[in-house]
Amino acid sequence: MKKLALHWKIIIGMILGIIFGFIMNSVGGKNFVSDWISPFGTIFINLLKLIAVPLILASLIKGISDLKNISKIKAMGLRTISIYISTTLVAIIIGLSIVNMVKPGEGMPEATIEKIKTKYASAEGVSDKLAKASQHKESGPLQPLVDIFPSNIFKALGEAKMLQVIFFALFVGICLLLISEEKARPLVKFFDSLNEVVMKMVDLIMLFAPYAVFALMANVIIAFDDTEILLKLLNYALCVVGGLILMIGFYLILVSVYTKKSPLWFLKQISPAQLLAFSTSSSAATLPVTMERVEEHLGVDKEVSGFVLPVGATVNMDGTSLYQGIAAVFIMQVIWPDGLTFMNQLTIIATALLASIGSAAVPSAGMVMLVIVLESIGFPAELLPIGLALIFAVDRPLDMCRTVVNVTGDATVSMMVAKSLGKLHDPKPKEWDDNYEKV
Ligand code: DAS
Repeated sequence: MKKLALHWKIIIGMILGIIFGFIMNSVGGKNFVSDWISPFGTIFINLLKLIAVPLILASLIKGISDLKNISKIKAMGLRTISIYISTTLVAIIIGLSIVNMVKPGEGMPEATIEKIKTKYASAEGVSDKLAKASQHKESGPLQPLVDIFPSNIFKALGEAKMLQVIFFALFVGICLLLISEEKARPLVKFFDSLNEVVMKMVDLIMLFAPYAVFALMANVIIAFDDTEILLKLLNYALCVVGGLILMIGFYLILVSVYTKKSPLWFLKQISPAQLLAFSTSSSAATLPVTMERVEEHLGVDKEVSGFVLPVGATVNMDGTSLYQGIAAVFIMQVIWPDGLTFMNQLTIIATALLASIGSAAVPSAGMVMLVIVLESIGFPAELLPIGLALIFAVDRPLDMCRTVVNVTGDATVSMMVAKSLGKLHDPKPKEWDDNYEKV
């Protein structure tokens, strides 16, 4: 019997996890899920995070040394950053257009606002996001630039500081090009085999994915405890999801027009990474799988994917910036209509772009940076807890959706950059045989 493709196994795990979560909710089994099921999802995410940093280091150093000349690195960097900024601006404009047309925040009953405020304004999930946002605010305007340069590479590796690891890998890769080939060869070979080993680890970890996704989805479902408020926020949630779907459509147009590849073929190849992004709500945790899919199934050369994807996972979050545009205007529509000026919406475009660059690729990071966006337009500080409370109940499912868009955007840009550099080839994906050998 033909073996089931990986993405179907993951989808089945996802559906069974959702059903199991609702059953456990109805029979009072929340604690059973959190004590005996959720840990398997945590183990899976830990394993993915474990290999993300060595994978970035190995693939980037190997990739840069394969580029053979410095000018190609400059070309790749400029194209990557310019396309990333362009797609993020498109995302924010899509988000603002939808929320201003639909106006999901207008006419929300006072009783609903009061109920949400009472339940979530002082919730831990809101206060810790405000606390994290204030840490960001205290740092100077150039702190994000300073944070790229590590003072201790072992600390950067240990704390998985993506941009610092990327900087270090670029530095080593460029210096490998500047020394004699004979001297560079041992180190290049080392990172080449390290890259092979880590990609094999991705394959083995992915064998566990369907079961892990079952645990992750069951854990998400048991967290839902207020369907009444969820329904009151349905218009807002549908605006975000609608915008994210339009953004996926925009990517498919880019793939079709720029790389001449079939959009459906693209979606099929990238779907395991999208499903994991949905289940984990973390671009960083999904990165190893995104890299494996982009290299082995989309045909992007390692020297491009090794740079574009780690940078993208960290600074290119189109789904997040689209969400921030919608969330900021929605909150103003509900509790600060005086703030709905054209200038403020222009400011939102700029700050949502910067905020998505500054957002970490971890669950709910977008909500933390939303505070920065709101403060940039003079949103009253005393209303911030209520503003975050308004969107808190639906933030997790929306985070899952926007993380899918973040990952899809990174994969799209990596194909475009590879195509522009002549580094996009026909993939020869290998599938597992029964001896766990890729053939
Ligand atoms: N969960 C974030 C990510 O990993 C996105 C977000 O929080 O908006 O991409």
